[in-house]
Amino acid sequence: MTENIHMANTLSDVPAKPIIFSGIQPSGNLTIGNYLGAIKSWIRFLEEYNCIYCIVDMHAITVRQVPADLRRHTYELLALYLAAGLDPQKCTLFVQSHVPAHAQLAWILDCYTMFGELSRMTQFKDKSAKNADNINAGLFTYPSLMAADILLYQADLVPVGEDQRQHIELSRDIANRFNGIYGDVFKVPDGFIPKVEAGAKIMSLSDPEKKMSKSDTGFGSVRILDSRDEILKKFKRAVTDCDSVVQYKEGKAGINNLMNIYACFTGKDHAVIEREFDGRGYGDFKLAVGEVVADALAPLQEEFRRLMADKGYLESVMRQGAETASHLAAKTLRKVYKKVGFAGV
Ligand code: AQP
Repeated sequence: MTENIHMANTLSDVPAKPIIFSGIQPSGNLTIGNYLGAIKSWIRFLEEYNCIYCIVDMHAITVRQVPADLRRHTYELLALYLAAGLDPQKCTLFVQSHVPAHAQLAWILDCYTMFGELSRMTQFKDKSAKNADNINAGLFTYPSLMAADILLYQADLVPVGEDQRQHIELSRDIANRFNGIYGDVFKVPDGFIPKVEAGAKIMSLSDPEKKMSKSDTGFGSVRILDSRDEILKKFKRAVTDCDSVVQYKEGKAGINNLMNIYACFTGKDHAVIEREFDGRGYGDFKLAVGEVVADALAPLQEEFRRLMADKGYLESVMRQGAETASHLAAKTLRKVYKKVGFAGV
């Protein structure tokens, strides 16, 4: 199954479809937060949008990575995209560093992004606190690279989890500022954030006040590739409260989070879940959540393993995606070069 990939969704193929761009960093083993907040929501757009989904490895190196791990995580992330249902015949899948226009536009946008704006980004503050020995310039200017990712493709919509809201707003501000100076160069993108009960913000099982993150270790983060046994054990240990009623209510962050996860994987709403577990304790509920998560992930894990055994296929998807993305990105970059006054473009 190699080399047989359709040239998907270039602008010239489907000019009428609006464009979607989004990406995930290959910075560790993906969590069910990344799955529910991002990948699962991306699938619903495949038919109606021209979808461009990226593996943002340049963003990943804002935090120090072990090179061999970064390389492996990049292949794994592509295999997960595919296993989750992102069909390369219906969307463009590519690796950010394979398309140099991202770095080229990011530099230009750095010159149209204010120090004060970047200083206000909560992700910068959080990640600086987590990586106090490596507060590098890339971590600081991460949002202008993200703006470049989005604006290069003239994206209409950017589906992300709640934690990325501030970065999307900044991308819009940068686009508006640039357009204000040079005319309509960039499409100003809208963010798309699922509802909380649809997975916009999955919290850590060990600290339900904190977002579940792939770079966190311990039982708080449930990985897409965790075994059934690991998944059940993590949910069994999930931090809850001293009450025993399964009810969605303020002050019950742990139970609310488990209810959201259960809702995402079963399609049931909070009221139905409350009735289902009426009179049953937290132990029963945690086991049920663990089981639906493990059951839903099992087929995805199997497909992932099959794809990881076919590196040639993964590389052909990367190559084809980079070709399509480069073609689209070059158009915007050329326009920007002309507008800012670079000679000989
Ligand atoms: N807990 C979450 N709930 C819902 N959505 C989430 N996302 C991340 N965590 C959650 C969404 O996943 C997409 C990819 O995120 P990213 O890799 O670009 O970086 P991140 O947001 O910093 O994700 P992590 O897992 O927390 O990674 P690390 O630990 O490396 O920083 C985004 O759409 C994000 O909203």
